[in-house]
Amino acid sequence: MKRQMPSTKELEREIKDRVKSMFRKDFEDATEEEIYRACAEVVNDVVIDNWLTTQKEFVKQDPKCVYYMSMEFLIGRLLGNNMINMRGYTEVMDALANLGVDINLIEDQEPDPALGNGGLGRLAACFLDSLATLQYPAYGCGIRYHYGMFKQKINDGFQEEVPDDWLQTRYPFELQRSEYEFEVKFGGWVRYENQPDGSTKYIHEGYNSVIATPYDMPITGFDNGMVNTLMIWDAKPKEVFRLASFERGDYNKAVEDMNLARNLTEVLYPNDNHIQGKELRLKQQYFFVSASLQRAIDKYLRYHNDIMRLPEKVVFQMNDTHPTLTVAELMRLLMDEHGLGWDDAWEVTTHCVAYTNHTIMAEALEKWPEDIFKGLLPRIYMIVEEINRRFCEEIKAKFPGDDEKVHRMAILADGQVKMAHMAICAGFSVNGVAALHTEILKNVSLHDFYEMYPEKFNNKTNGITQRRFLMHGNYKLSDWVIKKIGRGWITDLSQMEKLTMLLDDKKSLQQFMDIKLENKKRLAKYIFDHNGIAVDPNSIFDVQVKRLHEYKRQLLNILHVMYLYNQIKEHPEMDFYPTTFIFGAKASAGYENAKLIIKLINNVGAVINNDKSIDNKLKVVFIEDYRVSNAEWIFAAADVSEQISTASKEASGTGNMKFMLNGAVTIGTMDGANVEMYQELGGENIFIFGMSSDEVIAHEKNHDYNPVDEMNKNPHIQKVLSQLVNGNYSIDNPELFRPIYNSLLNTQCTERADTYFVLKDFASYCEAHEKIQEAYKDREKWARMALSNVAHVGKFSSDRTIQEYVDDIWHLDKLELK
Ligand code: NTF
Repeated sequence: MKRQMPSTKELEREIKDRVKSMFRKDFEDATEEEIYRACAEVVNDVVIDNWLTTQKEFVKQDPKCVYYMSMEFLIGRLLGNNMINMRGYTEVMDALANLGVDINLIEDQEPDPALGNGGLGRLAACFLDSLATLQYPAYGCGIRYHYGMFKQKINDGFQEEVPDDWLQTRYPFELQRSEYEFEVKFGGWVRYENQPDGSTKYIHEGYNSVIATPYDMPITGFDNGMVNTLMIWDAKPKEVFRLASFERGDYNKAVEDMNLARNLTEVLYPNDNHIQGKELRLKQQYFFVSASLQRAIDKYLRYHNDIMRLPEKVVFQMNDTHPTLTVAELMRLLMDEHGLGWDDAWEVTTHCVAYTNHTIMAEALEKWPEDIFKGLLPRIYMIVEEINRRFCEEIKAKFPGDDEKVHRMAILADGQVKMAHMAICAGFSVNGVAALHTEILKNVSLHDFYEMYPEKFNNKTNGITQRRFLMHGNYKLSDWVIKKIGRGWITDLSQMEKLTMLLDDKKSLQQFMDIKLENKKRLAKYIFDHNGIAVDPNSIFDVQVKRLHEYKRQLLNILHVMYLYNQIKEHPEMDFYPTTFIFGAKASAGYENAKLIIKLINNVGAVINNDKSIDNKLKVVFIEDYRVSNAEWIFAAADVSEQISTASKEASGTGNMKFMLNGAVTIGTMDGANVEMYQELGGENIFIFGMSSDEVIAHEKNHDYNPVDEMNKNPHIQKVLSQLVNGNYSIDNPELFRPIYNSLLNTQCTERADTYFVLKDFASYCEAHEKIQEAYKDREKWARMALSNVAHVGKFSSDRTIQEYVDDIWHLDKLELK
C-alpha cells in the first residue's frame, strides 16, 4: 500500500518530536540545520515504507529492469524533490510556516549533491525521476565521489575551485548496504590452465583489490508510491583490520590496497565534453562497472537459474562511453565466473547492452593507451583483443578489400583502445540525443559504423523533468498553470498545449507576466545578496547559464555586450530597452581559455556596472557557483535564453528546455534540440541566427574560413576586438586578454583561428538581439511569445524520452502498484 505524507497538523508535531529526539532540543532552540535534518527524517519515513513496498513488488512481479550505467548523476537536493513527489511539499511548507520557519531556508541547509559535471549528469538524474514516475523498474549505477563538482568562488574576477565536501556530515538520503559488497580486482597477470574437458581456465593472480560498497539512494516517483534505487559505489580496502598480523609482503600489498581504495572514489573529474586520459579515471570506470554488474547478476541469479536468459530481465544502458567496460566485464563474468563459452557469452552480452552517444567533440572521445589498459585490466584486455579480432573479421567480410576502413573502425588501433568502437560493436542500440545530432552521427562522425549496422542507430531526443524544473523551481507559475488547465501536465507535459487557449486572453497574459516579474525580483534579491549588484527586475533578463566551453560561445555573448556598450556610449539617445545580461558557468580547472573568458565577463561587468553615464541601461552579472539549486531560480526568472553554440557542436542541450518550460524566449542557433524547439514553436516564437550545421561542417572540411575577413568587413567587430587588447577592460594589464584575441585571429597560435566561428556569426547574432529589443517593447506580444513557449514545451519532458527508450530499446514491464 502506498503511504501518504502526513497532514500539516501531524507534520508540525512530527517535526517537533524529531527535533527533540534527534537533538534533545525544543523546536524553538533548534538551528536551521537541525530542522532540516528532522524534516529529512520525517520525509524519509514515508519514502522508506514505499521503497520497501516497491522492492517487494519487484520480487513478486519479476519485471525486466534497466541498469542506467553512468559516471555522473547530478541529482541536486533531494528534500524538496522528495516532498514534491510524495505530494507533501505544501503541507511541510505550511507546517514549517506555522512553526515560524521559512521552508527555503530549511531546504538551503542540504548540500547540493553534485556528482556530475553538466548536461550528461543532469540528464541521468531526470531519467531516474521519469522512470520512477512512469513506474518502470530501474537502477541508477554510479560512483559515490567524496568530492563532487568543485564549488566555484570568484575572486577579483577569476574562478577559484574549492573542494565540494558534501559528505562532511551524514547525508540523510543514502543508505549503506554492506550486504551487497563485491570485490573488484586491478593489475596483476593472467595464468592459463588447460582443463581435462579441453577448455581453458583463466586465473587472475598478483592483483590488488578493493571492496565495493554500495550506498543506495531512493528515487521517488510522482504520487505513485514507486521508489527506485540509485546505487553509488564506494571503495574500501579488503583487509584493513588485519594489517598488523600480515607478513612483510602482504603488509606492502595491504598498504597498496588501502591507497587504491582511498583514491578510487575520492573526486569527480571536472571535465565536460573533454577527456583527461588519467589512469585513475579508467580505474573509476572499471570499479563501478564491475561492482554494478556483479550486483545485477547476483540479483538475477537469486530468482532465476538460466544465465542465458539474462536479456529477458536486464538491460544495461551505457551513458556515453564512460561505462563501455560493461561490454568486456560482462563477457568476463559470464565466461570466467558463470561458465559460458565465448559464443554464448557474446550472445547474452550483445542483447544486454546499449549505448548513448552525447557528443561529437573530438576531444571528448575516449581512447585509452593500450599499455595502461593492459596493465590495469589484464584479463579484460585479453577479452577486448578477441572482440576486436572478431570485429575486424566481420568488417573485412562485409567490405572486402577496404583495409583503410578496418583500420578506422578497429577497437584496437594506433596503440589505443577506442571505447566508442567497442560500445557500437557490442551494443544492440546506438542512439544520439537530438534529431540533428543523430543525423550527424549517421552521416559524419560514425558514418562507417552506420554503414555497417544501420539498424542499430536511433534517436532519442533529450528531455527534462517538469517536477523539479517547474513545480519545485517555479511554484508560482506551476500553481497558475494548475488553476488554468488542471494537474494533468505534471505527468503528461503535452497537456501544456491547452495553454494556447489563453494566448489571446489579456488578463491571463498579464497574470503570466506578473509571475515572471515576481520571479525576477526573487533572482534580483539573490544577485544583490551574492554579488552586491542592484539589477532592475523590469529590465530584460538575458541569461546564459551552462558549463563554460568555447563551443558554447559565452565569448560571442560577452563580445556582443561590449558592442552594445559601445553603441550606447556613442548614441546615448538611442532607443534601448534596459537589459541585464546574466552569466553562470564553471570552467574545468585546467581549461585556461575558458577561465580567461570568465575573467573577461567579470571585467566587462565591472566597467559597465560602474559607468553612471549609461543610466543603468546595461548590467552584467556573473552568478558564482552555478549549480542545480540556484539554476531552478534562474530559469524561473529568465526572459531570454541564450543557446548559441556553433551549429553541430551541442549534441542536444537541456538547459534550453528548462528555460522554455519557464516561459523564456530563446535566442539560438540551429543546433541540438534547438532545432526541434523551433519546429514545435514556429519561427515567430524563437530567435534563430547564425550558420547552419551543414555550413559549419562544410567550412571545416574545406578549410576556407578566415576570421580576418569577418573583422575587416565589420567596423563594430574591429572596435570590440581592439578593446580586448588595449586595456579597456584590464587597465593594469592590457595584455591579459591577448590569448582570447589570438584564439580569434591569430593562425599561428591555434590550429585554426576562431575554431568556433564567433566572428562569422557575430553580425547575425547582433541582428537577432535587435529583434528581441523590438519584440520586448511590445509587452503583450512578448507575453504571447513567452506563453507560447510554455504551451509548446510538451515534447521536452524526460517522461516522453523515457517512454521512447522503453518502447524502442529497453522493452521494460511497468510495475503494478496498488
Ligand atoms: C552533453 N555531453 C552534451 O554536450 C549536451 O549537448 C547534451 O545535452 C548532454 O550531453 C546530455 O545529452 C557530454 O557532457 C559529454 F560527456 F558527452 F561530453
